[in-house]
Amino acid sequence: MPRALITGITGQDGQYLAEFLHGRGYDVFGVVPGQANPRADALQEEMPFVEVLGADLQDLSSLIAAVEYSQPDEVYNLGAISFVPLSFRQPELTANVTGLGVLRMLEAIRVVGGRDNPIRFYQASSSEMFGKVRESPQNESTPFYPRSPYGVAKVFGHQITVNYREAYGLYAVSGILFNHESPRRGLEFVTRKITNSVARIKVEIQEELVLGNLEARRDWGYAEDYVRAMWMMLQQAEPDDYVIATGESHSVEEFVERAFTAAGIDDWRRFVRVDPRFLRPSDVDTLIGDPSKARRVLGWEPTVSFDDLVRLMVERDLGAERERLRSLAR
Ligand code: NAP
Ligand code: F7E
Repeated sequence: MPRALITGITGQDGQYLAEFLHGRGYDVFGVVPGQANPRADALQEEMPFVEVLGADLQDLSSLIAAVEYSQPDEVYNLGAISFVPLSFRQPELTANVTGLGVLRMLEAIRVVGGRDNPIRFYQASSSEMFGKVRESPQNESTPFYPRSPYGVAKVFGHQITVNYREAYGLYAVSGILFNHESPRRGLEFVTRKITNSVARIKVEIQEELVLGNLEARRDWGYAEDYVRAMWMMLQQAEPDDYVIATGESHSVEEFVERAFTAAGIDDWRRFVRVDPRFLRPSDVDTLIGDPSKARRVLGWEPTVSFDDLVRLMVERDLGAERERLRSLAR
């Protein structure tokens, strides 16, 4: 059985990746930080096949112990402070976890793996590295111009991964993933905030949806498609970096409009208010990825369209809200 170690296993991507790898016969080990992490309990209940290891991206010795114990064929580094507004409020923490955490994971692999290191490493790089974009669409050679402490930390993680590949011959790749969403997306991110609020407005337990920058444009895909791409990258003969995106860009406003429409509400403007509290000190205005290398080399294709993504997230949130109300009434 192949063995995989995942950091960030309690997050959106970690959960989908754990299920995907388990389905392919992997033994799955997951790094979870904290001494009584409530997300670890939820994970164990939903995915008893995962072996949870207590470790933290801020603590090299705990990562070395996790690699020694799990003896992985593949390591997926998905752990991060991933919410951009938090990175403005806690930039040092973000640099430590999202940036230096990558270096620590690479060091753990280098030290434990020894000379003829067979461990394959995946780094979760991000389209946020393109920030104030230098060209459109963005591909693997587009220069980086990050616009947040999160984006800056991801550039460090990306470049240190390239450096360990070149300096030590590690099999290390970075997937430059554009935004990807799902019903498992955290409620703090704009797509899930919208679909969850639309569902609550529909069942009349919430009155309004308060947002920030409605004009920002993103290339939004579906998370399950994107974790499949991570695995595909590690199955190639040679390690390389890939952009994963749909090649389509939509505004936050378009997402809002489609979400209300999916819930059968036409006059969305009645329910939406803009509050400067949700604006960022500097934002990424527009992103659109060029996934042609992933198409050509990996044979990867996204399977869920923008409309279907919005619809599936609204339907899932609406179903959950209705079920919650039913159980309260029982
Ligand atoms: P997510 O849902 O926010 O999950 C982040 C994970 O990181 C959580 O499991 C969290 O654990 C863990 N984590 C936080 N601090 C940690 C620490 N000190 N040590 C170990 N683990 C720690 O993120 P996601 O959306 O699944 O994204 C996965 C990765 O891809 C992240 O690196 C993100 O930056 C990157 N990325 C995401 C997207 C996207 O659109 N989703 C696009 C490009 C790149 P707890 O919550 O249990 O503490
Ligand atoms: O914001 C605007 C906001 O927080 C998208 C992370 O997974 O993807 C994610 O980062 C846009 C921004 O995602 C609200 O200003 C408007 O322009 O959903 P988001 P993000 O910042 O793009 C990348 C690829 C990652 O790597 C990150 O880890 O939406 N926006 N109003 C809002 N955003 C939020 N969160 N909340 C609002 O009320």
